[in-house]
Amino acid sequence: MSKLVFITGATSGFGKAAAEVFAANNWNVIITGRRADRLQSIKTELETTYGISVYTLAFDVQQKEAVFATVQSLPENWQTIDVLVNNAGLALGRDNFDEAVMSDWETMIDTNIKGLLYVSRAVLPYMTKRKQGHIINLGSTAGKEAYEKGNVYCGSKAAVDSISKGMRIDLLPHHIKVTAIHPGAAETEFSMIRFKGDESKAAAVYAGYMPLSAKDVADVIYYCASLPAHVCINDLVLTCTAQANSFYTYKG
Ligand code: NDP
Ligand code: 8X3
Repeated sequence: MSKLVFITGATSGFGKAAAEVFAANNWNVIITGRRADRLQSIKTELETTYGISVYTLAFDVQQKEAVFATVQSLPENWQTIDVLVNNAGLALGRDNFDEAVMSDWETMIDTNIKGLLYVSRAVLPYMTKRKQGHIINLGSTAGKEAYEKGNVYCGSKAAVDSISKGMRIDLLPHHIKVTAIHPGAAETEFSMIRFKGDESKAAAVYAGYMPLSAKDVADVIYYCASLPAHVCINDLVLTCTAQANSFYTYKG
């Protein structure tokens, strides 16, 4: 019987690439995000290419009531979720602490921290009921070491790091694994969102070296999900070879 993965932020970047890797490995996939049109076209593409089944759920992870109502609306045959990938997230702005836009801070906290908490709590009953499951949280190298003008984005990912550790302890009695994956710079829509559509600022982030691709990260997500039931990667940092840590990339 095919396994089932629930992926947040599957309309782009890591989430979309992960949906493809899971589908290619014969998993059924629940894909989520706010852009319903993209979810529909990804569903069609994955079902046609891989012959698996895809269910789409369009919601904003910041909206607590919507998260719970939508996840609870899953038909019974889509409730046997083996793996939850908490991937939806974003950075907004790259500004000094004293100049940053407060609403950007709020959106990052509401999405990267509170959204991850809401989705986890909404999906968990499906896992605790079956006494098995795996939650994979997308942190960042930014959560391991803060960098200049990263203030609240870095803080939101440090929260993901810490929350993952706490989740792992508390969910042990339910036989649920918790993995935190912390990628470095990867070329997706991330920087276009961060710089609010400024293409030259976004492109500059990846100039002069080869960053990670969405597929590189998706392959690692899938690897963590495909290990035997008694094996759990707790914490994993991956960067491109040119990147040493959250703030030093060799552009030579
Ligand atoms: P993308 O911008 O390409 O994708 C982000 C995804 O998150 C989209 O599918 C978007 O869907 C979804 N999303 C954003 N906000 C919300 C929301 N409020 N509700 C529901 N879905 C939302 O970025 P990446 O793939 O690069 O990023 C994925 C994750 O990885 C993020 O958590 C990011 O912080 C993290 N990360 C990224 C790195 C990078 O360098 N790219 C490195 C390390 C970590 P939609 O707009 O349709 O709602
Ligand atoms: C995203 C990567 O380097 O912009 O988390 O923080 S970085």
